Amino acid sequence: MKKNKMLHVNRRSWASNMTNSPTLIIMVGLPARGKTYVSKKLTRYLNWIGVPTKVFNLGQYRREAVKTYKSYEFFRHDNEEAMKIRKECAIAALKDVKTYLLDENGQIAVFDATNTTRERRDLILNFARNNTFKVFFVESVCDDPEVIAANIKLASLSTCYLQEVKVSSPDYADVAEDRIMDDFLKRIECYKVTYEPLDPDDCDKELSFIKVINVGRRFLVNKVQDYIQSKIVYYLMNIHVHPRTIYLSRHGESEYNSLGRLGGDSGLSHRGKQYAEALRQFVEEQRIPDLKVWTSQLKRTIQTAEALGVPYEQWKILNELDAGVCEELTYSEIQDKYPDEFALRDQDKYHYRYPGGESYQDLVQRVEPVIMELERQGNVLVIAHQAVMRCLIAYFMNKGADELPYLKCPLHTVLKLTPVAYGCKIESIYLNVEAVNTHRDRPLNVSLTRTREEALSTVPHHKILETVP
Ligand code: BKS
Ligand code: F6P
Repeated sequence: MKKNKMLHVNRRSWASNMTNSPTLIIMVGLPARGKTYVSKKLTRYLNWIGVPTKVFNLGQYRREAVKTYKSYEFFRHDNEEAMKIRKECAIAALKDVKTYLLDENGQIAVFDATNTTRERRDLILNFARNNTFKVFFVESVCDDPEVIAANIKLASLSTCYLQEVKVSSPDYADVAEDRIMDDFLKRIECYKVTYEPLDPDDCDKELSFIKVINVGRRFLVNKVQDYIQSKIVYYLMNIHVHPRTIYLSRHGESEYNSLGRLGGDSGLSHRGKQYAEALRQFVEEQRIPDLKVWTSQLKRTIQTAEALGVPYEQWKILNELDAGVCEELTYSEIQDKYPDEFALRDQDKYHYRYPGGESYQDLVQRVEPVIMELERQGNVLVIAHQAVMRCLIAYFMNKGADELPYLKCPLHTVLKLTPVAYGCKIESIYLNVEAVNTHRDRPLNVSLTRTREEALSTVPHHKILETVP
């Protein structure tokens, strides 16, 4: 059968079985069960792998509707006036969900609210059915008294990063801490009165969902409908909330770096070796328990790791972006040999694929298993390459395809990532060993008809070996 005929048949069946419909993820759980954390983190991951996703946080709609927060009394189930406002907020949020999924090219909307009553979930389910959206529930429950006690304890420790969330919560802008805790616990009690958890044995057995039990100690997974739901389940089963640090560094300056050449598999320059030594000292000073070190399979990262004198693991998928026919050339040589390719890359650097090589988009797909394993791990130092590091940083810092290929990842600089509240703190530590600059900004003129000078206007300087006669 002809290939395009197959495609045609497939497309028709897609339309009828919702394979291509957008998805609404509905969070479920009492306050302080990590719903906002999971919503944001999952959304960051999905956007990074190329699935347009957005969070709709009901709390934000409510705070917009009711500007000043007085007390937990607002959340009592018998507070009819407040209940009416809360329902109106939910409907306003769903209206925005609809716009996002139908008119703004969104693929997934995450509805971040407690959604603890079956009545509320039915309202959302009806909305989704009317718009032929697929629905996937993510419920976070704690049934272990030890976990609950630990959660409350954690929440009362102001040094803990879990705590930062609640204290910096806009509802509690300037009230004393113990009053915050007291009010917050009462607010949780209000929700408990009417909470109906997802019921896999009876009422909810036809729904698609994952129930996350005790911060990821156990999972109950029901009726996974498609590829993306299976990715979501897999992701949620791999993340954790234990404090740890991720260090990202490029290899020390390579021989090719100092010549301004792309790619290849050269060894470290003299200064590159000095950096490897400086990195050893830095790692020692940081006193990181159980640090794992990962490299690519290219000489320059392996030589950098060797100097550390600790075991390390090589990952082929951490190898630098494959520049295809442009491997081992300098930017000026690319301009001379392939001026059109050079301009096309400047026009859309994220999607541009070198002839016989890769694009940044390809690279994100390639390094995805590294991100998944980083999520599972504790302290890790990744020794990688410029383009690879940009892809990793984009995941952690939630940067889109426009910014990603231009993120600044200079040589001889460690990026230190620590999880804080809903995101990541990033510190950039230059280890004081000089290196060439390998960062080329997008030039002003990206047209195919630009001059050589315009094309090369942002090429960084490198060592010039030949003496001009
Ligand atoms: C800041 N958090 O289950 Cl698959 C950092 N808190 C972490 N109970 C959280 C909240 C704020 C994350 C989760 C969680 C939590 C209380 C929780 C969590 C939930 C599901 C999964 C992973 C983590
Ligand atoms: O120049 C060093 C290098 O790692 C090359 O191997 C690679 O092709 C390049 O950086 C990627 O950076 P950019 O995408 O900005 O050209």
